[in-house]
Formats: sequence, structure tokens, C-alpha cells
Amino acid sequence: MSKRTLITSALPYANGPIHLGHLAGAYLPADLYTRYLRLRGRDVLHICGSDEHGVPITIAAEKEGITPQQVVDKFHTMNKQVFEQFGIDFDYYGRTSSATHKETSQAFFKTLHDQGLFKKKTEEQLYDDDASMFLPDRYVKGECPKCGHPEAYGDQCEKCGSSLSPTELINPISAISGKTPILKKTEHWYLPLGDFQQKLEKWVDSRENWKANVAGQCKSWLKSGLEDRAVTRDLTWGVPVPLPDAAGKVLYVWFDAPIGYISATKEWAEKRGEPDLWKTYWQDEETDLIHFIGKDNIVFHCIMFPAMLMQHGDYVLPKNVPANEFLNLEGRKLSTSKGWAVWLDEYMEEFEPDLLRYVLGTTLPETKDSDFSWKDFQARINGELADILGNFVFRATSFTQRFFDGAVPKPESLSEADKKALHEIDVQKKQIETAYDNFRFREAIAETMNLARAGNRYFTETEPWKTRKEAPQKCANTLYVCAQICGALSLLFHPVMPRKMNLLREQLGIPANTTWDQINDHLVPAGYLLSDEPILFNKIEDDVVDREIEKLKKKAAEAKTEESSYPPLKETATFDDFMSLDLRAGKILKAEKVKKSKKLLKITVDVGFEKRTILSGISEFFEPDEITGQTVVVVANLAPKKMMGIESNGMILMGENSDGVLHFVSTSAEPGSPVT
Ligand code: B3M
Ligand code: ZN
Repeated sequence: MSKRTLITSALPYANGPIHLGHLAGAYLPADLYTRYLRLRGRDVLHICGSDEHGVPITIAAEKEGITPQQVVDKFHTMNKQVFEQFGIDFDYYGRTSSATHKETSQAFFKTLHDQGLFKKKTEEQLYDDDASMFLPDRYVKGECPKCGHPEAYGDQCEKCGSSLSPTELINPISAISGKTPILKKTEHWYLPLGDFQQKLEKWVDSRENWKANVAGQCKSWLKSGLEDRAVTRDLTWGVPVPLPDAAGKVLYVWFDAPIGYISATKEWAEKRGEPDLWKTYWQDEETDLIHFIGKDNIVFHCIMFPAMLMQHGDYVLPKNVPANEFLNLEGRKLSTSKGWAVWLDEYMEEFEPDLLRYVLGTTLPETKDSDFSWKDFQARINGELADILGNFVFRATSFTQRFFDGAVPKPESLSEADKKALHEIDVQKKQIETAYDNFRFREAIAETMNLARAGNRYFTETEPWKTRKEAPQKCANTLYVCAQICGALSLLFHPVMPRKMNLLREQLGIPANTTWDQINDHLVPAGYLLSDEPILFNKIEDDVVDREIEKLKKKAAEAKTEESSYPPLKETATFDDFMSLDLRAGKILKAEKVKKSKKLLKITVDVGFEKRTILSGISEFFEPDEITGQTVVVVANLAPKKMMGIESNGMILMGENSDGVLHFVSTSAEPGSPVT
């Protein structure tokens, strides 16, 4: 087993508050794992901080009419505080606008530059003539060439996770003027990722116990071939490129941000008065480096950053990157711009953190997107925390208070049922341990709750309300056994609900420094006097949850009116422009899903004079058999385009509502009829 574990959570952009999707993606899983390892007595360090550069910050600043520094100062403070309040227990929460980070990221870049790694290239980049600026990253949106997602960014598609260059986007539109950008030459330094193809393939193949969704994404990128990636940008906000001929250029945010993990560790070590201690975590093979991220960050943590670390030399590489998928909200994609989000600070105005830690923990998107709903939040708290865990603890402790003056009774000649119940502690502990060790947190939480279920079953089956009169020692044995199960639960559930479980542990007199390995079937000594039992979990009433649902809908409605939910009008088109398109009526004869693509349907369309194969990114909205037979409008003279190895010959017109739902443009004309 390695000597220590270095855990990082994705640095949240300091351009907005933290919401449930952030928690479910990276921060809660990372905190569950960190707390579990600390309980096991391992040397573990959890590093995070604010990602304060890049276009997300400058766009937020422009939107609010303030400086980028003002944006990051506001949200760094807010997010750091809200994480603390929620119990995400980082060892250090840094920020990439710090001096240490600037120095560390510039030195890292300089080392790679002086090794002769980068290719300096002058290439045509997208440029907004009106705004007189280049359009890197989120300054441009367009259709993803890989999956057809209509709102991919210039550096990345959030739907399929692909890392892109702005010039790869189909129909790019400037996020500043809404116009189609022009091409203009500019010089940048490129990371030749292709040079690392073999090394990365070998390294990814050597990774053990990686989640299928993560390994799958890595392998598909490696398979499609790694291309050069620009690691500098024509921006004013960011870490200046430390070269004399790089005036006006900064490091690409995804080059400097992962180095933020290293600079934050340096600041942590400095603060401890042991400035070199950071090296023990980053430059010693005995460290397990684990990155907790959302799936849209996989390429940067499994391909780009490892390549940078390999090239630099003397750094450990990630042992695991247990990336989570996305959390949806009330069955719909979480969207801050559409106000469809639950903000952590607003949640904590109404409810305790541990309740959400538990409920989110049971529905983490560990292998596929999952959903949070307020009704499920209420059901889990009422039906599991209150009715199972809370009820078991209350029955056991209140019965001891009432009939044994609060003193845990002395066991004598335990029955088989008593021994079996005590043995459940060890059985469940082993299952929970395996689940945590393999980043299966939903399973760990479910198996912990199963121990409380077993405790309830045992209490009911041994009928202490009867044996109290008929066989007092049996009753005493039951309550002794229940006290041990409560003791074990207070530690097994601690990673999930630290505050609630500290209350229970204190009530049972279990020392705060008790470790995971000390969890056994005799944590609470006979004779121990239980302190008064607080009701651990109060039920949530319908009106409370209905109020939260109303709040969410109101905010979404406000966001819709606030931000015109209509995309900006494109540039004026001439009549000739329009007439150059040949629109035809087309009847859908057949449709089928495209393997390995979440979005594309392969559709056979009869356009009268011939049958066409057309790929359309609509499989999230339509089942193949439900569209067969419809007559739609087809752009019939569009140049063929290959996607996922299939040639698409034309485009089917769709209307997209403000909530993102797509609808066909239908016609009653016969297949092949021109549409003008
Ligand atoms: N700031 C989070 C995001 O893509 C990004 C993570 C950086 S981790 C080095 O939303
Ligand atoms: Zn995509």
C-alpha cells in the first residue's frame, strides 16, 4: 500500500456560486473519500482552489461590467466559505491568481519550453472584427465536429468532452457580436500531444480499476489521434507567457489550471512552515494521486496534464481519475444561465448540510447521468434517515434511557441472534470498505444504511418490550447489541454526515480519534451512561418541498425573461444566399441509433428522386421508430460530411425551443417537392 494519498478536486471557475451539480460531480465524492481515508488513519491531503483565469472569467466580468479580478475576488471568497459550511474539508483552498501560482506555472512552462517541447506556429484563428479580438475558447460557439452538439466551445465540447480548436467548429458564432468570425493569423505555442501518443497509450492501458466511462473516453481520444494543442492565448487576463516574444499572450487556462493543484500544495506547505513538504506529495512515487472531476474535464486530467507531467519529469502521475457524469435537476439538464439550478448557499438557508450530503451521496452520477429531485430529497430523508437510521437509534437509546436508567446493560450468554447481529457489523464494514476503496460511494452509503436496517430488524425480532418483563437478561442483551450497532454506524456514516454522526458518537461516548480499523462490535462499554438523545432527523413536510419546487420554477421563469432566450440573429443573408440552398420535402423511411454516440440518429430519407442517409443529433429527443413516416424539410444540396465514420448527406431542419427541446419542421408536400 502506498505511503500517502494526494487528492485534488477540480478547481471551480471563480465566476459563479457553487450548485448541486458541482457537488455531485467532484466535491462530495472527493470529500467522502478523503474523510474515509482519514478515518482509516492514512496520510491524506485534499487540495482544491479557485480557477481564476480563462474566458469564463472574462465573460462574467464583461457581463457584470467589472474587472476579472473583482469577479474572482467575489466568488473565491464565496465559494471557499460555502464549501466550509457544507463540510467539504479541504486541507487547502488556493487560487490561481496568486503569486505562487503565477511563478509555478511560468516556471513549468519555461521548463517545457527550454526542453524544446513546444512548436511555435502562426496559424489562422477566429477573429471578431467588430470586437477587434481573437475568439479563443468560450468566446466562440458552434457545432461540435465530433458529436454534432450545437453549442460546443472553441476549446471543448461539454457534451462529448472532446478537446477542440476553434477552427474545428462548424458554423462558428462569436459570443461577443453574434456574428460569424473571420480568420486572422496569429502566433502561438503548441503542445505536440501527438508526440506522447505511445507513452499515453501505454500509461492509460496500465491504469488499474479506472471507471469504464473514463477509460473509454481516453481510449477513444487516443484512437482518434492526438493533435497539437495551443497552450497560449491572445488574452489580457491570465498568466503572462514568460517569453520575450510573447507580449499580449497568456497561458491557456487549461495549461495553468492543473498546475494550480501544485501551487496550492506549495502554499499549503509554506503555511505549515515546511516549504519543501509539497515535494513529498508531488514528487515521491509513494504518493497515490487521485483527481476528482466531472466528465467534461477528463481529457485535461487524463491526457493533457499527464503529458505535461511526463515531459517535465520528476512528478507522480494520477493513479486514478474517478470522474463522475452529470447531475440533472428535476429531470432536466442543470443550467445556470436558465436559472435551473439549486445553489448551495440558498440550500443551506433552509436545510442542514448533512441531509444533502446523504441524499446526493445516494444518487451520485458515478457511471451515468443521474437526477436530483426535491420529492426524492424528501423521500430519502423521511423514509431512510428518519424512518430507518434515526428510528433505530431512537428506539435503542430511548429504551435504554427508560428501562435501564440510560446505562448500557451488561450482556450475558448472548443468543445466536445476538451474535449474528453483532457479526453484521463486521460483514457490512467489509462491504463498505471495498466500496469506498473502489470509489463506489453510492454502494458504500447503501450498505451503511443496510446495517441500520439490520439493527431495526434485530430490535423488532427480539421484542425487548416483552423480554423486559419475561426475560430481563435477554432484553439487556438486545440493548447492549443495539448500542454496538449504533456505535459502528456513528463511524461508518461519518464520511457522509460528519456533523450528525459526531452528535451520535458523543452520545455514545466514543472518542473522536477512534479510527475505522477500531470499528468493532464492542465500541460502547456496558455501564456507559448515554447522554440525552437528540432527535437526529426531523421529517420534511410536503409544503416545505413544494416551496422549494416553486422557488426553482420562479427562478427559471425569471431567467427566461431576463436573458433573451433567443439566440442572436445571424448576419443578414441576401436572397441569393437563401436561393443557393435547395430545400426539399423528405419522408423518413427508417431511423437507427449510431453506436457510441449519445446524440446521433442515422436516418434514411426519401427525397423523391433518391434515398439519402442523414445523421442528425436528435437521439436525446426522439426514439427511431417514433419519427419513421414523418415528412420533414431537408437541405438537399449540403456538402456531404463524415461523422463517426458515417457519411451524412444533407440536413434535416429542426426548431429548438428555449428549453433546448428540438422539433421537426414538417411539411405536407410530397417527398422531393422543392420547399421555398
Ligand atoms: N475550472 C472546471 C470546469 O471546467 C475547471 C476545472 C479546472 S481543474 C484544474 O468547469
Ligand atoms: Zn461533442
